[in-house]
Amino acid sequence: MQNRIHIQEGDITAMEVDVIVNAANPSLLGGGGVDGAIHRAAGPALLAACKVVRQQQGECAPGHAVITEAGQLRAKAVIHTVGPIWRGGSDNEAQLLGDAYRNSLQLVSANGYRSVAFPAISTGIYGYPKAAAAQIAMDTVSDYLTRHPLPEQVYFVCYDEENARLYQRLLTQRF
Ligand code: AR6
Repeated sequence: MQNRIHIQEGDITAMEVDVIVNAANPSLLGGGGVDGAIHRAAGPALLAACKVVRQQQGECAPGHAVITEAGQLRAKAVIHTVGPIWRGGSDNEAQLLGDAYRNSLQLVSANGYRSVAFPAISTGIYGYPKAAAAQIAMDTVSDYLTRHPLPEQVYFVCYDEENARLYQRLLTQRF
C-alpha cells in the first residue's frame, strides 16, 4: 500500500489523474479556495454539470459526495464533496471529514477510476485544524485502500507548506 499514497505540493488543477476531488459547499455552485480554482480551470461546463446534479439531488450535505464531468481539466471526472465547518470539535466534525474522504473514494471505485487527487478538505475557509485533518485524511484513505483495489493511486495535494510537512510526516510514520 505504501506505493499507492503520494504527496504532491502545488495546484490540484494541474494534476494528471483520473479524478480530482473538490472541497465544495452544499450549494455545489462554486465558491472560493480550491473550489474557485477548480471551476476557473474547468470552465463553464463544470458549473453546468453541477447545476444539473443540484436540480436532481438538491444540496450536498456535509460528508456526502457527487461526481460530474471535468470540463476542460485534464482529469476525467470531478468529485465534489462537502467537508464539515470546524465548530470546535464537538459537532461531529471528525466523523463528517472521514465520511467526505470515504464517500469520495467509493465514487472513484464505483466508476472504475484508477487515480484520484484530494485537496486538504476543510482546512481552508472551513477552518479545520490542519494536523487533525491530515491525520483523518491519511487514516481514512489508508484504511480504504487496504480493502479496495481501486483507486490504485491516491495523491494528497498540499497547497501550503504546513500541510505538505504534516502529510509527509504522517506518511513517513506509517510506512
Ligand atoms: N490546489 C490545491 N489545494 C488548494 C488550492 C489549489 N488550487 N487552493 C486552495 N487549496 P478551501 P474548505 C487548499 O478553503 O476549507 C469554498 O468557498 C487550501 O490551502 O478551498 O473545505 C467552498 O465553496 C486548503 O488547504 O476548502 C466552500 O464554501 C484546502 O485547499 C469552502 O470554501 C481547502 O481549503 C470549503 O472550505
